[in-house]
Amino acid sequence: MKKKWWQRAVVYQVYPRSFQDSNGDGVGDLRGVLQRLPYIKKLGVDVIWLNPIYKSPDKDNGYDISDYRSIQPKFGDMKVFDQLLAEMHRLGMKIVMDLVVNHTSDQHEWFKQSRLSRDNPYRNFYIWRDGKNGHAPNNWGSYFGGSTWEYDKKTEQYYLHLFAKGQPDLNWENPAVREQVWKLMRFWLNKGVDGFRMDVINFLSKAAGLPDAPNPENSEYANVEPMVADGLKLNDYLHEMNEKVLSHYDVMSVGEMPSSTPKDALQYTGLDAHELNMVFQFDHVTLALNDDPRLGKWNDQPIKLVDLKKALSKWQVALDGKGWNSLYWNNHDRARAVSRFGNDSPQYRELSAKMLATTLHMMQGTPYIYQGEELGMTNAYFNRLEEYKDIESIEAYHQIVDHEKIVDHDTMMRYLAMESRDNARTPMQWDDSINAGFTTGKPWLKLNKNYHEINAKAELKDQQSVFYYYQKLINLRHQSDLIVYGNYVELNPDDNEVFAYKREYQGQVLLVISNFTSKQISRHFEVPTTKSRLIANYDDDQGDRLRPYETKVYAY
Ligand code: TEU
Repeated sequence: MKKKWWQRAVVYQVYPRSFQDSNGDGVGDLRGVLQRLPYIKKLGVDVIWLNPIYKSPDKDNGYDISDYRSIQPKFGDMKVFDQLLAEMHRLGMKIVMDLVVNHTSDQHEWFKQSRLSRDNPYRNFYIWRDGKNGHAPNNWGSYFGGSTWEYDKKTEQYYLHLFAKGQPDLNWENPAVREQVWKLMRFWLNKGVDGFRMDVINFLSKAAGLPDAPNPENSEYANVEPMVADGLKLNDYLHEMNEKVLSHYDVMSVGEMPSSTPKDALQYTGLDAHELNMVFQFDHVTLALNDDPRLGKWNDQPIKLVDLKKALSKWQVALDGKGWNSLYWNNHDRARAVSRFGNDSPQYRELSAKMLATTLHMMQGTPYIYQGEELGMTNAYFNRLEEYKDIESIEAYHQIVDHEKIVDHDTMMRYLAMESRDNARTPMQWDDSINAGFTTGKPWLKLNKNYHEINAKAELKDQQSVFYYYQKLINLRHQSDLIVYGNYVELNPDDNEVFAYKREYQGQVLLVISNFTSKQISRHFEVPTTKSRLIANYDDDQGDRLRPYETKVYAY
């Protein structure tokens, strides 16, 4: 396989509104990112993925775009974006933008036109249907509660929105829609942007005829995902995107693909697929689904290690030599890694954060570090509904507690404390000054109260910090073909306490051993005396004895 720059790269995800505020309005902005580039550079990453920065009414924190070619005023303007891009490139870093083209904002000019009349030239930019017996065209449930259909009085039809009603889905069957998307992609690529993360890109091709979804639980609304994920025409659309745009630039593309399987992914990212470079798959981040299917992700149960290992190993093996994995524990939509997969108690937070980082970064694929993960930042554990700002969390609370009365307030607040997307969106913790140095104004979202103890300033002074541990992992990847290109063999898959696997490349071997428990346990692995310990989260090596959350990597 021809080697590509993004195979050795490590990506840092910046959620701009929570990263650094430079003008005291309580919202992070692009000048703030510019000010913090030296910090990101020091970590050693190669690429920065910026969550959406385009003009937006902010119904879904920028994932509802009203103008793809202008910057959200609260983040700055195109001038400061150009400065940021130039400085990132001067520092030897690339920038990946967030491409949100499954849907637009209802304030986008295309939708404003589309809803004016049934014969408007933009009508078929979106998905409009007649109702059925005075109701929505089908039983699909929105990710943000309620139906995926919104009735529009003026033209007496419903339009489709998989997410909020302010996020109408584009009609990708319309070649004019695709042409407009190619144009807006070229606009950013011609400015020098180095690639895209593509939002729910596997939802573009909806089930023909938009039929009802299976609804075995007889819920008020059915799970829409089986009707929109990995649809029949998706390959055609991605192939056209590659042919018309991506293949003309040396750029990186990663598709966010909820519920895609390795088989699907190989169609889109296989080395000869000529579509995308890699996918964000969801298997390992959807393991904690509630036993009650009406509750979906809302749960506070721990994840069984054997299930986690199975999910990650499946992708490592399936794509080895055929495609390319993205490696991530969390992002702006997920709980904080150390709270969901590790142990965020004061005693074990740092140890388990380093253990999680090692387990993931020694795998085959491109690692993605979500802002604050390199500090071991934790869930916020808000305990009042008013503290939450995320549309998904608030809508879920009202649907599940008030409307369907499935669980009570206290239970749902426990679920939110574990799984709300706001856990990842609390402002970056820079130091122990007011508002953690994030803003001199009123932060748009409450800070995590532990910023006095967990912050970048403290970690930059401590060579044993999680920050410097991530810096070492990134440095190891940059220097090692074994880490980048080695194959993957899981050891002891049924072991529910230890995650162990081997990587092999041109006669070199890496052995990764991680204790996922707070217990002192013992495991024996055959390793030659010539082995070296590449990285570990304990100073000494006690052989078969594994201390709480101990991780170590042998090379030989
Ligand atoms: O998320 C897609 C997606 O699947 C989400 O519904 C995610 O699974 C869920 O929020 C987890 O609880 C993308 C963006 O990452 C997300 O921020 C947007 O809200 C969503 O698409 C709509 O654009």
